[in-house]
Amino acid sequence: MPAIATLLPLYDIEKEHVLISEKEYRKRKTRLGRKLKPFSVAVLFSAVQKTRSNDTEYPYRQNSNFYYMSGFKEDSAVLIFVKEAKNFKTYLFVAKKDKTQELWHGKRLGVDKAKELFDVDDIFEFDAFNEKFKKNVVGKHHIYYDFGLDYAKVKLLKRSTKNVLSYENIASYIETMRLIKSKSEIKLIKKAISITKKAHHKAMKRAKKSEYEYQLQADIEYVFRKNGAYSDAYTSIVACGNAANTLHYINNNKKLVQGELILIDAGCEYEYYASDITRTIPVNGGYTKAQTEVYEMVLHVQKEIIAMIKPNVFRSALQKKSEELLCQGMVSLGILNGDVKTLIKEKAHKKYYPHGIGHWMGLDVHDECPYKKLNGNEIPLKPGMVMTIEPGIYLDEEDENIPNKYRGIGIRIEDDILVTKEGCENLSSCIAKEIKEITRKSSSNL
Ligand SMILES: [Mn+2]
Repeated sequence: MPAIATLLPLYDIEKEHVLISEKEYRKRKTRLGRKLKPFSVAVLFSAVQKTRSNDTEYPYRQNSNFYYMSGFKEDSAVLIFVKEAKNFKTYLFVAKKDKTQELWHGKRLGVDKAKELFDVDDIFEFDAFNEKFKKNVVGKHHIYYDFGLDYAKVKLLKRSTKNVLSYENIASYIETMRLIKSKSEIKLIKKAISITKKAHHKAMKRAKKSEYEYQLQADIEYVFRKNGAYSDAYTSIVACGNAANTLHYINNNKKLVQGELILIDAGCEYEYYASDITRTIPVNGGYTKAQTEVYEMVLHVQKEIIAMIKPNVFRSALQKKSEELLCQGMVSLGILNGDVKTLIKEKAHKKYYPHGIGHWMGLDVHDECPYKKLNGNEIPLKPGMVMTIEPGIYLDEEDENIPNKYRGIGIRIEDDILVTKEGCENLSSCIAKEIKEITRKSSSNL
């Protein structure tokens, strides 16, 4: 290798340590603070610990909206905005340092350390929240909080407000902001995808040596954790043969059958950002003729839809086109019979393609961002949005209306797409999806 190569700074998302800067969090708070009505208080709560049983808890995961505004990962925390006529202040409440609590549950940042790290106007102990809130709410006309939360603290917040003119849902403001991803958010998504890529490629290589679906699930989730992903972004689906025709199949406990396909819908979460990838791969290295026919049809549709993505296009247009193309494909394979237009009108294709073409993705796998404006109009695609494109076709083994050779085949192909100024970027194009590529990986001896 020429010596010069070592001098060039190589961009390697897999090695890069990406974080969202405090400056960016400050910007988000400023944007939200400006949107609030004069004389208002906005309250954002951290997620609460969920008990699994007795004194055992589920792994804690911060509330996405709270995390988006604060970057704070601990529980027992609140972020509030106190707005006067024009100016506003932000206060963070965090759990106090407590030796006994910390012995069992781990170290807390505490107020002093949090003050060094978080750019808010002041930080107090969580226990001081009730009193501070009551003081700040005097003379305020509007209270913002997340209507979706059912915390004891929310009830207390409503009890301690008098003469308030309106309660507003803060979640919808934040979720609208979350629609457009910043550069650092996109880097985190790319990082999540780079780990998920390794996991899917490992599954392709391990399929023919594996006996059960859960073994492939274990291989996939091993790669997630091994590479620093906190967890999966959703429960992995590893569905062999006809199991793929159950859309939310998560048992993953069936034996892998030679000659069948395995639908794998799995993606990791890295530093709170999701990836969401589906590949449909063969158990023993190769696709049969019938499997190839269906696979190529779905892949063709997926590519066509991705090619449509650019600013100002509507998701509903992508949906419509995907239904037309899949319906056409089903007719050409003899799965449906008749005129495409009539079949679409009768929704005949919905039996085999019952779901949406894709969804927003970000802090949550199904990112909780709006699809419509408040006036009901659809939100068009804009640069910085990230959505999945995942056409699928599900041909149940017991369906006697379809040609025998296709019964029991379920195929979905899903990628994560960033809308750019010029069009779009397929962030997961690095994950094998052409039959040739998958077959090559599946046939390797690992
Ligand atoms: Mn998805």
